[in-house]
Amino acid sequence: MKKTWYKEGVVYQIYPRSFKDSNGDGIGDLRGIIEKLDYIKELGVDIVWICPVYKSPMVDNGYDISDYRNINPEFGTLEDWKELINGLHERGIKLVMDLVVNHTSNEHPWFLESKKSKDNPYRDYYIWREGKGKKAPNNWSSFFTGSAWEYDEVTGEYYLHLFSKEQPDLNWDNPKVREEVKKIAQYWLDLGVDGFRCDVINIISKDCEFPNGRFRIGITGCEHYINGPHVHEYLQELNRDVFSKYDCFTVGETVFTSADEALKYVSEERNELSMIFHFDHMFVDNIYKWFLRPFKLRKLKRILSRWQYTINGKGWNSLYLENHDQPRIVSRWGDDQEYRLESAKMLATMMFFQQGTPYIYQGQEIGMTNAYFKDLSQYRDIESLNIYKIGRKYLKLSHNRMMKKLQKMSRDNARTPMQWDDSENAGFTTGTPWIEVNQNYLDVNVKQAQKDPNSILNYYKKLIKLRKEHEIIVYGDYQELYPNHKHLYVYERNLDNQKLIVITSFSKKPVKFTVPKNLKYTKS
Ligand code: TEU
Ligand code: CA
Repeated sequence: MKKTWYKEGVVYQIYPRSFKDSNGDGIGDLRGIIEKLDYIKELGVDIVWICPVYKSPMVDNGYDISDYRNINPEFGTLEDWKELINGLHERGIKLVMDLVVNHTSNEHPWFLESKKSKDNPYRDYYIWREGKGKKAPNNWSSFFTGSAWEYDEVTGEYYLHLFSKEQPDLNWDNPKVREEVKKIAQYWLDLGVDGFRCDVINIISKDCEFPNGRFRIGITGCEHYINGPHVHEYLQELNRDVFSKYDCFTVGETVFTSADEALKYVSEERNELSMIFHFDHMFVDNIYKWFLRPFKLRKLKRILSRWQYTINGKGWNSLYLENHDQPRIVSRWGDDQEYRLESAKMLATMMFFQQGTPYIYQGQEIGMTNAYFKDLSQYRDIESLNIYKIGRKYLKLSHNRMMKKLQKMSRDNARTPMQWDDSENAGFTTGTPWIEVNQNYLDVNVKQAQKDPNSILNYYKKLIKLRKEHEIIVYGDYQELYPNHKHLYVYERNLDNQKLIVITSFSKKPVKFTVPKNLKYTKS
């Protein structure tokens, strides 16, 4: 298996809007990240991925881009961005940007042109179709609820948007669109970027007949675009014409992709992506995110082991438990009260000793928890606010029932401001934060964690250090042990004559475990 920096490195994901505000407007920004470069360095991470900071109307907090080559003023300037990447590179840390090219903002100049007339040169940059009578071209739904089609009065046609109506899908079957995307990637790579996180990259190719889909809550029609007809062709084209010309890595966000399908994206000989984020483990405690079901450890073990066995030796995994779209893992699968420290460390161990590149999401390293907002007005996320409306209006669910769902699964749980210290607003801003700070910041914050040798933060630093000291953690193979155990997740890693056994307990009660006799110990 090829050895390379992005397999050996640890990634720290930053959601700039919530990381650190430098100018008191309540919104995190690039200069705020620059202020924290030494903190990031001390963590020991090797790569930083920042969520989108491009020009955007911020309908979906930056995942609706109106200018791919400029920085959104509320995050700062291109000069600030250059100071950030130089600051990271000076510290031996690489920078990965978010490449959001399945869709643009409806305020992007391409779309403003495209919607002007049916014969506008940019018309085919997007996906326009005649309706069926007064109805949309088909029954596809948006990930953010409602129809995936929006009617446009001026030209009397509908345009496709798999997310919000302010995020029209690009038409990847149009070679001009693919050329535009290549130029955007080249622009940032030439500015020194070391890689891309490719947003929902497995849905860029749609079945061009746009047939009706089988009904599935919230994602009707997805069988006609998930891992679509030309997705691999287009990724190979992007890799051949751009990525392969730079020492860069790509991680694709590939929703609803199986481990077997993943091999088509990440097998070294495919020359598509370096690795992907799958979602299989993110659905272990829910159906379609909002219909909750009990967490079952054996189900989680089956899923993670499947990904380890399928990818090992052929491609490369990403390892994550949190990101800006998911609730806080210590509240979700751990215990964010009595055993917050123990369970956060256990979850970190369980995940980051597996084979793959580990991703730590801002705040995960100090065991930040869900926000438990009590009032709908505290939420900001378009997906959460839409789900609340749908749940109340169509599913007739009570306000309390919907608030419980948001408390458990809302993306805003991951977007409350980073908790730096116990001063006002957790040291995130001197202004009014765009979203409320989690009230437990007095106890859960970086400053407190730095002083406590037993903190989750210092544990993460040890984990990261171990990865650098023991190649077996990066390149060892994986073998699950005791798969039927209800409370323990045990696996071993092997490399040459070394063996590493990882034993993690998901139980609140002590669990007896006898280490198998046949183990040859190596001094370490
Ligand atoms: O997320 C795509 C995606 O699948 C998630 O939004 C999913 O619908 C759910 O929220 C998580 O279970 C990417 C970005 O990460 C997300 O922030 C954007 O809102 C979305 O694409 C559109 O760009
Ligand atoms: Ca700011």
